[in-house]
Amino acid sequence: MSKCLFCEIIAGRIPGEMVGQTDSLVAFRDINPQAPVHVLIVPKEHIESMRSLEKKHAPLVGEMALMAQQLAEDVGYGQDYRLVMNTGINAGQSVFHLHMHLLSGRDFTWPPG
Ligand code: DGP
Repeated sequence: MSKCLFCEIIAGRIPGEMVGQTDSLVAFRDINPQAPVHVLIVPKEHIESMRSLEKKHAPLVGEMALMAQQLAEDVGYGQDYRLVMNTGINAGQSVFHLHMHLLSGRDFTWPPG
């Protein structure tokens, strides 16, 4: 099995600029930021994408949302932010380890590209 980039970052074998951690999650800055704050919230468990989620993962996804809320205050710009979970190649997913993008610090347009 080929190595997962985010599993390598979580294990500390590839550097990542960490901004938060819990028992089940890590958060690190995106290497290619699309906003002044661009953080990835990532489960330590390897789950490929939203498509692989099972009912047992519901609390984990809730924790991801709560971590985003906290990080928006701690490292973001407070109230206004965007959360994104690209799912599948055609939706822009490039790393197949579940993650939530937290973007803040600029105005965002809708619909997204
Ligand atoms: P997505 O395209 O939704 O799968 O998001 C993957 C994100 O991962 C993308 O915004 C760029 C980021 N990324 C890719 N390689 C690295 C890396 O080596 N380190 C960090 N910190 N982020 C990475």
